[in-house]
Amino acid sequence: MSVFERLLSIREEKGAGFFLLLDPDRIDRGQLIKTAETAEACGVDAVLAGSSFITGHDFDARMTDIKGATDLPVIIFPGNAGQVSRHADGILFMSLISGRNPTYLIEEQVKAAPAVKTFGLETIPTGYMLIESGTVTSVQYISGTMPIPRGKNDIAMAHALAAQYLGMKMIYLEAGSGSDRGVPEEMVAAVSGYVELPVVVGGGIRKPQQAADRVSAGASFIVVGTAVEESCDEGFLTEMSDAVHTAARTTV
Ligand code: 1GP
Repeated sequence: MSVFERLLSIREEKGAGFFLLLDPDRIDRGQLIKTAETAEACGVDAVLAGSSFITGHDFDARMTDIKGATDLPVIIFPGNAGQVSRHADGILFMSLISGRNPTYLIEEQVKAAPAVKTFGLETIPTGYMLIESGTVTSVQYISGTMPIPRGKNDIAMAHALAAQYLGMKMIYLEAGSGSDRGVPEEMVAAVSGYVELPVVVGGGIRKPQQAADRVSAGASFIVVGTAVEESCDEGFLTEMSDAVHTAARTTV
């Protein structure tokens, strides 16, 4: 079964999935390994690894650490072409479609593609959309792109539909890591109801209820990174995954 098929089966079985984002640049190695080791028992469905801004030079070594610590699917969530590793199970092959910066629309992908092929990594083509969160986030600053305004559901819907017609397999609605506000539930509902693709939602989700609300709005997968890094608490990680799975069971 491919990684993408595993993700779809998680959605089919549980109604929605919970992804833990590990940023190898922001967590020390010991904590990274410990968090990855406990993730599955805490109800995490897959581990994403990467960042819009990485200053360390040991991405490959950290991917080896993560892969060695868990049997969950380990999927690269790359900020640029430097974040490709043979030690992952797959890679979100993303294009920042909400922006108009060719570097993140296609250039980094061109640079990364040969390595992805060499390593035999499964690609999951993903339309990545940055949504205004109220503050300038790292991804906004680094990508030099303007996010979609929070209240403009029609613009978000049109971008997501274009991604579907371009053959992408998932939509990622991103408020930005550590943002003060997550993607509005109204926008999650509007996009999820408009396209046939699974919708991933991340950025600024700090409380289980915030994750649950976005699942109830139609998200297929929830991503949390910062809040888990800050709490370093297995109980909190379990609460987050439970919130996602419970909301999925009770959403009709
Ligand atoms: C960031 O969507 C992810 O790209 C997760 O965001 O770190 O705010 O949880 P947080």
